[in-house]
Amino acid sequence: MSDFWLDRPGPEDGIRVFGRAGIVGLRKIIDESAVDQTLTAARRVFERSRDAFRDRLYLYNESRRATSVAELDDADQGRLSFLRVVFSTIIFDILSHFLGNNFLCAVEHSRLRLQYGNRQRPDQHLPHGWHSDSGVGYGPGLMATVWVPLNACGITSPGLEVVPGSNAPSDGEGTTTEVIQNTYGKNGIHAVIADPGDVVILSSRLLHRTQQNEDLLDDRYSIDLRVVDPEGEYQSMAGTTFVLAKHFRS
Ligand SMILES: O=C(O)CCC(=O)C(=O)O
Repeated sequence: MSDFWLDRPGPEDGIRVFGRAGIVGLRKIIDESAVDQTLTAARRVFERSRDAFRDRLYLYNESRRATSVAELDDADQGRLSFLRVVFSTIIFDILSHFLGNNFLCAVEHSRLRLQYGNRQRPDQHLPHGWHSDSGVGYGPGLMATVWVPLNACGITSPGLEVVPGSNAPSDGEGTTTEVIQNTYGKNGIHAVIADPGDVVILSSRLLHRTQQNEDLLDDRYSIDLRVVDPEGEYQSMAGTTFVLAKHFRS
């Protein structure tokens, strides 16, 4: 289960690994200059709204720096071109295999995230504890998270910790590392160490959390895109703008 990273995979490899482990890591899948551009835009969002921002945070993210990718750029084009870059890769093939060809990306529930390193973590900033995304407001339908780090993470800035092969419906956070190790084995937890351009796709039932380690001093910016099956119940979520990912396939 541990080896969920693929270098230059074909769609079948990606589908096989995601189907088996509930996670697949894709190395160098997004053009680095596109990631860089998005990182610059992300920094601007957080900088611009340093003070005013607070009121617009989603409630459960109040003590974590996160907003919607809808904030990514004033011009629609900035956000849409990022989605186009992501969904024109084999990410589209893998997701459409599991969610159908007409899968949707929930824009307002896709997060632009600033995860502080330990150097300047404000007291009230909490890293995410163990959870799977199935319970975080998405209803019972199938969904997945496409997690895109915008700067290097896992060694000097917080990556993720994941449990490949886990399958945990979750109503939020709460599971402990001890319970996870008892269930999935002592070596069941893996750190995601990634560079800009790498992407990880997580099943909505995969246990994960923000990597927690004293040595992670620097900040990490990332985006998590929520992609859903069009038949799912989340379509009725108030205020949610969905985009049809197929439109981004060039
Ligand atoms: O990026 C992180 O540190 C946590 C993200 C996460 O837990 C999620 O997207 O569900």
